[in-house]
Amino acid sequence: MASKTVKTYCRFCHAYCPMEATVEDNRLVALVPDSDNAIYGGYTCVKGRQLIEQIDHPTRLQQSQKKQADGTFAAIGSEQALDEIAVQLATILERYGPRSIASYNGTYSYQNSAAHDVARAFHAAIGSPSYYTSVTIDQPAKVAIGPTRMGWWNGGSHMWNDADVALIIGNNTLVSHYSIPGGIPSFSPHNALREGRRRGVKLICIDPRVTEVASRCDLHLQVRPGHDAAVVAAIISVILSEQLHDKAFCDEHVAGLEQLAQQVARFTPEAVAAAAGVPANQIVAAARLFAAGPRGSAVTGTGPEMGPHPNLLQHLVQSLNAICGRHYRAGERLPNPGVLTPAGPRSAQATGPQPQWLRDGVRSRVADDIGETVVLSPYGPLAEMPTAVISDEMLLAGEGQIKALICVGGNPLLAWPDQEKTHRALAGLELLVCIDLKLSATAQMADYVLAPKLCLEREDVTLLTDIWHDKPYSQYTRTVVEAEGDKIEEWEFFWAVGKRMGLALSMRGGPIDMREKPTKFDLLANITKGSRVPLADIYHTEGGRVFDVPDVILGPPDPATQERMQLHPPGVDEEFAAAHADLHRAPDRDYPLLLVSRRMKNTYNSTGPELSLLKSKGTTNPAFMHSRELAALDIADGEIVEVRSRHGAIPAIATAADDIRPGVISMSHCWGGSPDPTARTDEQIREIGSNTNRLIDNREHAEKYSGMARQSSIAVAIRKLS
Ligand SMILES: Nc1nc2c(c(=O)[nH]1)N[C@H]1C(S)=C(S)[C@@H](COP(=O)(O)OP(=O)(O)OC[C@H]3O[C@@H](n4cnc5c(=O)[nH]c(N)nc54)[C@H](O)[C@@H]3O)O[C@H]1N2
Ligand SMILES: Nc1nc2c(c(=O)[nH]1)N[C@H]1C(S)=C(S)[C@@H](COP(=O)(O)OP(=O)(O)OC[C@H]3O[C@@H](n4cnc5c(=O)[nH]c(N)nc54)[C@H](O)[C@@H]3O)O[C@H]1N2
Ligand code: SF4
Ligand SMILES: [Mo]
Repeated sequence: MASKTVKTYCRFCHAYCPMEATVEDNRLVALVPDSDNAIYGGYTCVKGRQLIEQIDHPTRLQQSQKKQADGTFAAIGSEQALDEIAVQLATILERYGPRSIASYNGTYSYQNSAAHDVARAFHAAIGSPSYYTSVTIDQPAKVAIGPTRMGWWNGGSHMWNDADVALIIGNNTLVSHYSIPGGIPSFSPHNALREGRRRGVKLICIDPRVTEVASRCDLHLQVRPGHDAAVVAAIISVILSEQLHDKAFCDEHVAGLEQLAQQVARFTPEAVAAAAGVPANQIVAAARLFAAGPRGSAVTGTGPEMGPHPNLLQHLVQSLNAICGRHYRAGERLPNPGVLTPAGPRSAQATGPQPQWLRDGVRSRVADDIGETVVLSPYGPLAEMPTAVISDEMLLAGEGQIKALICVGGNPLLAWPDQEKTHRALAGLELLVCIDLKLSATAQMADYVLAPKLCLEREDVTLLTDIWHDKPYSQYTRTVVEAEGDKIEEWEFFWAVGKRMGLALSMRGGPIDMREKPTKFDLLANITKGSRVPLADIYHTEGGRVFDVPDVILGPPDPATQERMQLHPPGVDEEFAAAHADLHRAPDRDYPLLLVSRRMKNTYNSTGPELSLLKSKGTTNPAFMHSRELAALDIADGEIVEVRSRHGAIPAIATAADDIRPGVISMSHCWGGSPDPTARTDEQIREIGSNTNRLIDNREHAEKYSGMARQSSIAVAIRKLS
């Protein structure tokens, strides 16, 4: 039997662990960590080990599906489905205009390295701004609003590999394999953390839970959730009052320091301590430890980014890094200038705020102060519409109402805030198309579900993580096994429908061939045109490795273009006032507990619960609470409870976990099923879990600019159900 071993990488999550696959007659027979890879050191996790099973799993769609008149699905050839969808999209475009056609590019759209660019090309060709991604219900303040309002440093901030300290706010990389540079690297995070500890990196953690990361840190502020902006303001107030900041850097590169100092002055550690539930001296200790550095960054994860005041929190975290000068300077070598990102000189200088990005983009039809947000990418600014209010855009009648939604590797019915509203919004569409490997909760509502190739069935390159690494690392993977049957890639959908609609699609590197379907390599070469390392070199390299790119030494600031990071942009005063008022808010007697989000090892948002190894580790998303609290409520470990907010109620399995601060319930998202009562999903709480987005009103605490909903720190109460 012909057997071959090929190097590839996992795309179950975006850590992209290198693997070695053994293939016999186009069947994947073994998948092991690539132990030759120096960066990952043979690391993989339990999810990656399920890729073999995923390929042939009984729930995997082997063919595309079309909804029939009686509500059931029947198989349909993908060419036929694309023909029909193209006709329907053309009609909707004609009747309602370009804005009525939206795409939502969820988690798995990011795992196909060509999906986003081709989808954007499709939107550009029809003139539709309705381009949505999961980033705007994930961390829009961090990737968009923060840098837009304050500006940014062109040399980047200190990365983990040469940090002396890291301040990690609600980010649990050891489970999530996610962090922005500066936090614990997401690639083999246990090794990275051990290596950092050996080097003497001091770790400060702010998290209501003694997480995997928090249990290994030097100083843990086990806060009451929801006051992170105030805590970071207090840290800054200590640093400024003790003159621990980098004055020389501030003199040259920031503006608004005095106003920032005035604003944070009232957030003394004593003023914040009671509300945040940590002793004032811990806040002081955190400030001094971080300021001592001398190198290292403060970073945030999803917990606080989904909690109260995310725009202010992000502004303060960026301000903290700026006032402590945690940026690479002139004459320093960039640890990773990027492999696939465009070559070009970099200099040690700031770019100032871009207020026009918050003002001039397409406005949401739902609220004037919400609109397109601009995400900074290595290729320049990229605008997208805010997913936090997409359901409202779908429900609000009138010009521009979304009538067709193309959902790429996402699961809105479980992921978007306010599940019942999402259900109504999806039900009201004229056309819902999902590209999904299974009949997910959302796909069950779709008119068409297209069966995608899975990661080992396609080529890809590590474009998404290109500048997340602390070395110029990259990997190109060939197709490991050819997909059986009739399956497509995410980008092929947009190309094929575009072709049928007679569109000319074009990307950064030029037009896409609309006659002959381009190869994946050609598309990726177009997307990465001008890259530091030619794509072909990466293609011809077996496995992932660090590329020998010429050193990039930061040039001195150019007086002609040098700007300042603005520490006191318009709008922050109101946010300071709101965060301050929260410090004195009386506890909610009816809903005394705070529900926060968390990731679980054995699932990836809604992907995974069907796979055997992952299923064996749990089939529900427990409501984790401190055992003392459960005892006080007379609730037994494992008992079914009702978690209730002002907006909705869900069942959950109460589970004792003493790593959680009393007063807090920690539950994972993207579980459960349809909120439609006839689906009776509540009865399956032990088999499918429940959906925390039913507890969330997406408009109640909508954040300015992004409309970001409060998806963590939700006031809830619980009661026994059984
Ligand atoms: N295994 C697994 N990995 C994943 C995912 C998954 O579902 N499963 N999801 C992926 C996705 S989409 C993303 S965006 C990333 C996210 O990656 P992370 O941001 O690292 O996500 P979490 O592990 O949930 O960590 C968030 C932390 O915030 C804490 N927290 C909650 N509320 C607050 C608060 O108010 N203040 C503070 N300071 N902390 C708070 C929580 O206790 C938790 O420890 O993970 C990715 N990786
Ligand atoms: N309350 C609350 N809500 C949250 C969060 C929270 O912490 N709390 N987290 C938010 C965050 S950070 C995010 S990123 C979003 C996630 O939002 P989404 O991306 O919308 O949700 P996922 O569950 O990741 O959806 C992934 C879908 O892709 C499918 N899939 C799996 N593999 C493949 C593949 O190879 N190809 C294709 N085409 N499809 C595939 C899965 O079956 C699943 O239906 O949820 C957000 N919602
Ligand atoms: S951490 Fe796990 S799921 Fe993520 S890429 Fe690595 S093996 Fe795959
Ligand atoms: Mo996310």
